[in-house]
Amino acid sequence: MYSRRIFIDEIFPQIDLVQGQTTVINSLDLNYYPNLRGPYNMDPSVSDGIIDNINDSWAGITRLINTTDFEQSNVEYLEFWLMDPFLEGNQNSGGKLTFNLGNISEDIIKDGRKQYENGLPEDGDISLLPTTSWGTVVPQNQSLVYAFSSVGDARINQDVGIDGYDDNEEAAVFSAFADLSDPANDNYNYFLNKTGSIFERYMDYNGLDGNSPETISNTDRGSSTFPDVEDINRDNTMNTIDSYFEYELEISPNSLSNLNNPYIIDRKEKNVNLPNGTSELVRWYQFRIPINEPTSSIGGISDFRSIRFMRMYLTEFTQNTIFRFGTLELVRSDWRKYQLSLDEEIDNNNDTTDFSVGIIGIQENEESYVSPPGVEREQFNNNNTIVRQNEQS
Ligand SMILES: [Ca+2]
Ligand SMILES: [Ca+2]
Ligand SMILES: [Ca+2]
Ligand SMILES: [Ca+2]
Repeated sequence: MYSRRIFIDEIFPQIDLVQGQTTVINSLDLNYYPNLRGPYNMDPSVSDGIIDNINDSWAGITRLINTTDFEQSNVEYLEFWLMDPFLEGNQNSGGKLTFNLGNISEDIIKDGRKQYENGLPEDGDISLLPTTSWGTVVPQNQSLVYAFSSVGDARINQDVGIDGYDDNEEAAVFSAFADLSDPANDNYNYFLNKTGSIFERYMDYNGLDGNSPETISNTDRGSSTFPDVEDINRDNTMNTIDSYFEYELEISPNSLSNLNNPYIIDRKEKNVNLPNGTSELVRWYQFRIPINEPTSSIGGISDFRSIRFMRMYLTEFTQNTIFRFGTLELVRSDWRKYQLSLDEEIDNNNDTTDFSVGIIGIQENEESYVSPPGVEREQFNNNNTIVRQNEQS
């Protein structure tokens, strides 16, 4: 259910594909284990790899945003289709899914110093590097480029992760974790070199220590030829400012089934044939979050003119939970909303008009959308395939 491929007609049966176009949705899949220790968590109480105080657990990812002026580009919504994470009927009571938009610190190991792997000593001798407040090491010089300087030992010595340590150094510095083969829990492993389910095989795929090997083979390769850096947008400076808008969503069996949930604008239920021959009921939810209605704002951010990063993180979950996003989009509009009232009052702050612009259409919302009478979907003839275009309001 949660590891199968998702085909476009499961969520969007009204989309016609051109011959040769892929039928698969490249979903964004997040698999969260709240009880497992993440990389660089050096709290001695988790030296067995298990987090006992699960209520403090979190997991998150951050990415850059290319078009940063949301005001100019008129971005109005964050929209996504999410597969129901609670279909397998366990005791999962859910938790919180939170989005952040704005300036987000790139200082992963929060010591105010920027790590860039290719600045580490080529001979691997880190004895001259002073340790940071978290006990790790970073290069002394400013970064000019992000490229491994040469092949051979230099790359192996530098490709050690954000902590600046290889496994032996990790064990020497963090003695509570010395018994583990990967004390900082930051190692990369290619999925063919792991055993178990697809989830277990990809568990180390985002590791940063050893993810850029010099020699690769079909069964053992890295994830990137670039050094890992504490600089997500790679503009050569490490942003340390946290000032962002926050959008907190409750994701629980109750919140998903609540028909008054203000963020859920459409739902679909499908019987899906699984590769193992069985058929299961799958539910999808379309979320729409108005960008200008954050649940809170942090660090004094006041407008949408410089939204350089987006982060999403999970909290309060107590069970293994898998998020499958069929889509995840920032939605802009060609229509710009007039923010003030049209009355003659000088002070416009007691207007209760609610006005929002949204889209509903045949391709995304075929179960709840009805085309106006007399309207027929436009058709294109493409290589002897009739491709019906979208029709939306
Ligand atoms: Ca750092
Ligand atoms: Ca390391
Ligand atoms: Ca390691
Ligand atoms: Ca690396």
